[in-house]
Amino acid sequence: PVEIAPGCLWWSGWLNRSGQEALAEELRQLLLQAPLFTPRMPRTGTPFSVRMSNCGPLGWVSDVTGYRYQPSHPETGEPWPAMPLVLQSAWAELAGTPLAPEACLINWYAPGTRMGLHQDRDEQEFGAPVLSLSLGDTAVFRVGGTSRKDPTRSIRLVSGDALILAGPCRLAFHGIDRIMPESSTLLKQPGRINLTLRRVNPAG
Ligand code: MD3
Ligand code: FE
Repeated sequence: PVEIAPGCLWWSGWLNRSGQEALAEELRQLLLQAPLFTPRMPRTGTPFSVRMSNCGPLGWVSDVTGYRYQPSHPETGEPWPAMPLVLQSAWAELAGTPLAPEACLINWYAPGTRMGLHQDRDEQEFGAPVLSLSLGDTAVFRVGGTSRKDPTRSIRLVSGDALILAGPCRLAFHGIDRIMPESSTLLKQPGRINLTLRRVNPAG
């Protein structure tokens, strides 16, 4: 792996093409059980351009009342589906912690969507890393420091790439500037899927 910022490790091509195809198919089935929803900004209710779902015991949701983790889908009320085994294995191999992942957020980026610079601070546990896997179209990913005004660096996240965000990077500002159209043939529709696996609560 390459360290693109302190604590931010990039594995280019971590998942091979057949692994990506199998995971994409598994997610297609999973999203029938836990459909993508449109999260909204706290207070204002402004919709995100990115659509989301989750798998695993907990899922991240956002609505007019705030950001939170919860055990069920905000629209269907059903428990989130189980985390696919390949994701649990990826965590075991890359995360370097004995704690199991509790949440996997599934972000869907249609062409033209983006995610502004932000910090991930809704978890109770910052000691464990976050693991990200990318599928489909290439994204321009930007990462900075723990202050919004710190300098940033950007890389292109390609289908199959993995990122580990640990240590000093765990609370770094980051975002997705753009999706590069027609950059991958993996998915049946244009766009990108990002999976982020997290520990939400401390052990015990
Ligand atoms: C750096 N997702 O879900 S993945 C998110 O591509 C999120 O969908 C982006 O930001 C996406 O919160 C970026 C890479 C990533 C994920 C979590 C991080 C980078 C991170 C947490 C801390 C620092
Ligand atoms: Fe984030």
